[in-house]
Amino acid sequence: MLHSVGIKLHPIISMSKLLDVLLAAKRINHQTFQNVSKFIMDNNTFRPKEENASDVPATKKPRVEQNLQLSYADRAKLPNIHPLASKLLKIMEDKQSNLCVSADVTSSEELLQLADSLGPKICMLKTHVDILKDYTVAFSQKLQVLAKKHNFLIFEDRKFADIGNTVKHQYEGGLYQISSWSHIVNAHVVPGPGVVAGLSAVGKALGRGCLLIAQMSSQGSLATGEYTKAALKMAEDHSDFVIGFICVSKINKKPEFIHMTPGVQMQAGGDMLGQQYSTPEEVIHNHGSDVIIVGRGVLEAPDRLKAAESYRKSGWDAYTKRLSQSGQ
Ligand code: S5P
Repeated sequence: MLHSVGIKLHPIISMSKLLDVLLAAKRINHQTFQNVSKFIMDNNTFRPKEENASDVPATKKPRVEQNLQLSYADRAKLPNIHPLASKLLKIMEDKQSNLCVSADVTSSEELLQLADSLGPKICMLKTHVDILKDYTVAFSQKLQVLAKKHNFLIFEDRKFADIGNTVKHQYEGGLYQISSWSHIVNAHVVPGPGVVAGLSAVGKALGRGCLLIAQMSSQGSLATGEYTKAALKMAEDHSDFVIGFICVSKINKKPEFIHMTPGVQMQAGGDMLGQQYSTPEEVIHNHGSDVIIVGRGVLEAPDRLKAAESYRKSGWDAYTKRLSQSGQ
């Protein structure tokens, strides 16, 4: 606002540095230091201009900005991180993969084959169990064995969206008994916090985690603006069960939350039914998300393994580029 009326401000000290000085001089206590640091972290909107970002020496960048760009490995060690989020971040670092393949196939045999062949390339496998024409309990057991063998997490993309009591039954019971085999599920926030409370009542004790759908990749999505903000608040209020978001770009600065983005292909574009695609570079580097979710980009490729490897590499390269520009 000052800038708009012609007043140019020149910072002589950053807020983080000021806090360091005040703490060292015992003018503030540790609790105040932590509270204010957290406030800055949550409210900082400073972004170096895209074209200048790589020109700014890391040491000259505000400390807060650097904190926002912690590596997956560092985030896995954060004191307040959910154990499942920590596990996923560790897998990502160990396998150098931020790729989640969306195994949208209709035969359980084919899904298991995909899990076994692409397993080494991915951090997570996403399923739509209700599109399988031949689901059995044995299938879910075999999938869990493969998840252990190749060290990936299973994410059932069930998109729960009902009152707490109903989702509780849908998550735990029915034909699929999702909570018994899927590490991660997701939920729409449209019903309000009861949906998370219902899922958490089943999943928390099992060490499961939930992603809230804060934005969608499809054209005309209503999950924008205030709706997205409400999803963030719901996540923060339930961080003992919510581990992150389905979103188009990074929407929350807390490094404990993991951002996962569907609608990814090597070329931007879309399909005939409203899906919109961005590239791995755009999603991870430009939009600051953590995980790319790729379905048809891999499934419809002539060589699925080769395609998965090229998505893994693109996603990982975009991440390392982002980190190197933040001085890590
Ligand atoms: O906003 C969303 C959320 C999800 S989870 N947009 C999406 O496309 N998805 C899911 O990601 C969708 O249900 C599908 O399983 C996958 C994208 O598949 P693709 O073939 O378009 O890559």
